[in-house]
Amino acid sequence: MEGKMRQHLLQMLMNNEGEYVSGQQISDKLSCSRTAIWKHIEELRKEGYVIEAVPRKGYRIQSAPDRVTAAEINARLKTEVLGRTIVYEESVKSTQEIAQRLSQSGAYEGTLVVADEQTGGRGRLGRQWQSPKGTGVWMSLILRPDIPLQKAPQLTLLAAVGITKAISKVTGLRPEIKWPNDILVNGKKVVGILTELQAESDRVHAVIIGPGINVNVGRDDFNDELKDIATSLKIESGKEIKRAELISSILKEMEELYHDYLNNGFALVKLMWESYANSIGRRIRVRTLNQQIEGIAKGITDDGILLLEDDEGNIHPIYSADIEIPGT
Ligand code: BT5
Repeated sequence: MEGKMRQHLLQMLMNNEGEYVSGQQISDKLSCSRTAIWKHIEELRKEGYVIEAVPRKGYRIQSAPDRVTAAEINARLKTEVLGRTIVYEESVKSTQEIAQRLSQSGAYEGTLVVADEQTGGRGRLGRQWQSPKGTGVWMSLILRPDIPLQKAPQLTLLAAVGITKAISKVTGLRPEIKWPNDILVNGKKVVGILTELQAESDRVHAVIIGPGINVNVGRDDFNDELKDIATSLKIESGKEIKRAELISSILKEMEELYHDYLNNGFALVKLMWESYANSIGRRIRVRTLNQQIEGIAKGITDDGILLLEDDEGNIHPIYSADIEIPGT
């Protein structure tokens, strides 16, 4: 109850950013005493919010800490479905694991699991994803599109487009997408997306989209393995970015694309994806689990599968692989 009240209070202050909200307004809206409000304000200050209190004017929020709690995201949310239910945890093994469980027990479409830190963040094929505390966006989103199984990869591409757009808007950077799930800035990875499925016969039950985004990670925070291949939005833009703002922007972009996708199909996402992709028309090397092929990336199919033309002119559909652009 206490927590809910604080969340509502925070929401009121954030909705009126830059303006004073009087104690009277707050106490009317939240039906609580002036003393109770004062106590909550003190608690928020302890959490890192800078809140001005001026007699006869009221309270005004001056700055908010960079947190990814449900309250912080909620206060900025501009969506109707995505992120309308948020599960926030300070530290988890993997947000994918939690989202899988929630999805199995019937969680609503749009449910978002976010953590400040992951101790066992997952990449593809059993690889690990470094998810240090307080500096990244580690989250998993549950979607329940009524589509056949073979179309599920389209949603990873949709997520990549939405995240790329949101990053451009929030930071001014120009990220590129590397098929299928990486987003790069200046050739280094800032985002990886893990997509997992729950399906029955050949219909999709749920698609769990898990982006990991290096937001305020410093150069020295990457270990030796990642130093040369990874970067963060802060390193590239020179600015600290409010993670909750980025999350809200991602959800907004994704919701618009998702809406269009459900109504009109994959065409728009495909077009946008190809415009952001760094590999189309270029020579790439593809490593799948059991082979390696080189050739020209021709584009993606309507199902979101990469088409590679080898030197003999044969076209190979690539479902899942790591790709390299030789010479970069
Ligand atoms: C991915 O896998 O790129 C998907 C990563 C998805 C992570 C998110 S975080 C929220 C959600 N919950 C989870 O448990 N997972 C998702 P893959 O393409 O397999 O790339 C993994 C490789 O990227 C590793 O082997 C490293 O080389 C590299 N890597 C690990 N951590 C990284 C980081 N923080 N930034 C950039 N590269 C990283």
